[in-house]
Amino acid sequence: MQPDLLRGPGAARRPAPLRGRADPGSAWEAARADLDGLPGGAGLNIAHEAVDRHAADPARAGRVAVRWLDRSDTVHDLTYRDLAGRTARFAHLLARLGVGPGERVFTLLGRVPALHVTVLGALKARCVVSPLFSAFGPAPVRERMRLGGAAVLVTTPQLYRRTIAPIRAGLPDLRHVLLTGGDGSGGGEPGTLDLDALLDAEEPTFTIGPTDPQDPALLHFTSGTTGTPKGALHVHEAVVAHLATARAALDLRPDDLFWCTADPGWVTGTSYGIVAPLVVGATLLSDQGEFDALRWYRTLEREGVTVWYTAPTAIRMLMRRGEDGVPALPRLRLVASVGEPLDPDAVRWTARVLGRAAHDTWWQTETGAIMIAHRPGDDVVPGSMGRPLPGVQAGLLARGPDGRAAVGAHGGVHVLHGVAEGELALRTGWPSMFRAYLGAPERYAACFADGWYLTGDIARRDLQGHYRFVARADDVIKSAGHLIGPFEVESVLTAHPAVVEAGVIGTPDPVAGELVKAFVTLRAGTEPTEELRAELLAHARRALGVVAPKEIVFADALPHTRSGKVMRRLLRARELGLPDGDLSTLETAR
Ligand code: 6R9
Repeated sequence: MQPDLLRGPGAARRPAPLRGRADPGSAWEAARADLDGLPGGAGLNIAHEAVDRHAADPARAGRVAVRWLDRSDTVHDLTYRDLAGRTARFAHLLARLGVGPGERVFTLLGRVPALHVTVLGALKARCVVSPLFSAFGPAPVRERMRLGGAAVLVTTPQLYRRTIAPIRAGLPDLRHVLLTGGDGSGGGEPGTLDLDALLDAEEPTFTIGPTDPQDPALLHFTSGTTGTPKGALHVHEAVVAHLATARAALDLRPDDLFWCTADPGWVTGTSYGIVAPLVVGATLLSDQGEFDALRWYRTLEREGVTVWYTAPTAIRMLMRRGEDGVPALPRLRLVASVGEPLDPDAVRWTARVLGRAAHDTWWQTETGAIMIAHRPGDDVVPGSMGRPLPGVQAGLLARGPDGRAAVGAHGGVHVLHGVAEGELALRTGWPSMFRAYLGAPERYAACFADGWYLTGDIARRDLQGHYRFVARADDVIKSAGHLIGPFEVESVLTAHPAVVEAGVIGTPDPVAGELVKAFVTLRAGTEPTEELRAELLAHARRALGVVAPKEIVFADALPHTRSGKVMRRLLRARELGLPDGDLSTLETAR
């Protein structure tokens, strides 16, 4: 057990259980029994389960683990044997660089094989891996690398120049920057190492050291309403849930060709973009290209994708393009979606045009794996997210005046039965439950009450036990699948000399779900000109990248709570044309 990461100041008071409950016969135990464990009873390591145990079996070693499509649409296959070798080399390299178990290895990469090699190789070395969105600007990247205490970063020369070079001086813990691939102009960046050359010099076999199932493995940043981003820490035991949910929700089998379109910086990009399909022993497809409807259809058809995991924004973009040229996809067995509400129209469209009704799945960075879903054999109920997976106990909790679950003086909650609406909560103890918000034990503790994890989502349950998403209970924005903390955007805006105060909200958008919109007040004497608006948009874009606001409105004043905070809910209510006082209708209006 590596003690450093899980114990922040005050962690001793943390009430939530740290271990998944060993409940023999439960759905999780069936998956646990199908995993190998490290040889000699040395514990449980995700990389062993995802790679080495397949590579060690002559019948499976030559199967394709990663099928990579590069930008020019050329196919490159990596077998399980290849992947075992490359990840071993990476693990050796970390040791050579003096990077030990528990240290944090970050990636800032698109969908390239170096991503899979880094993530799994660092897990072999028992480091903690944190993948970042390559579309983030320098500000959110610096914040996450600082909070996570990044010791190593793997990125490309282009991303290094654009995003890291400007902030490098502010990252004193960052000891090694490894550059890979790129446009041929790699190397030569001062203070960086050439990953590809270094890997060639390492040994292709590596013995994974003893790994406690409770050792930290993955660190995914997510956004809250206030304060810094939250680093949700997951442990090696999460692989039990990756395997169980890959089977239960995605019906994944060893002969599948599975395509998860998620960005590597999103939790989905790791849990299902890397770990789950490999643990099953399937082939994962990784496409370096950006969204392009024709390219996607061609890929689905030519590669014979059998299970496809994508997101509502992507489905809506396909819908926009129309139905011309959509190929027949006889091999496609399951289409599943995650990340945002999947509208009934999108479900019907997938059924009609792709021949498969998209199955919704619900989960969060904190849950580490799918918790609620339409399961493979289920009839899809459009507009519903499905039912809790086996092993998952979901509930709806009665809400208090602040919109979140009401927690009584003695820590009790009121669980609603039957048809109801409340804060969605999960009984603690599933294997991929996050074990900490790095360095923020109070924030972590605040997520739990009475043996429940409080999700921050409001949901409704029908007579059949299907859950429907209603709204977020907080001010966090979901835009094109990105979870965006309004505070992070506001901080960048108020750092501009012309801005006094900023309030950032999500406004409805037919394709992206929500768009980021900012209201700002200006310093006295500053004119609200179009030039200033363009300058602020550019300032935000430079600092934040893809999560920057799309629209900025100059306001004379912003509404405040009694404690002086900007009242985003009121900004949102006004945006939607609701009467100021009538916040209760806000959720259903969204
Ligand atoms: C995996 C992931 C979590 C938040 C979650 C909720 C929203 C996710 C959804 C959904 C409606 C679904 N969300 N799945 N809303 N229907 N099927 O998305 O993790 O980025 O942490 O976001 O996303 O609000 O609380 P993350």
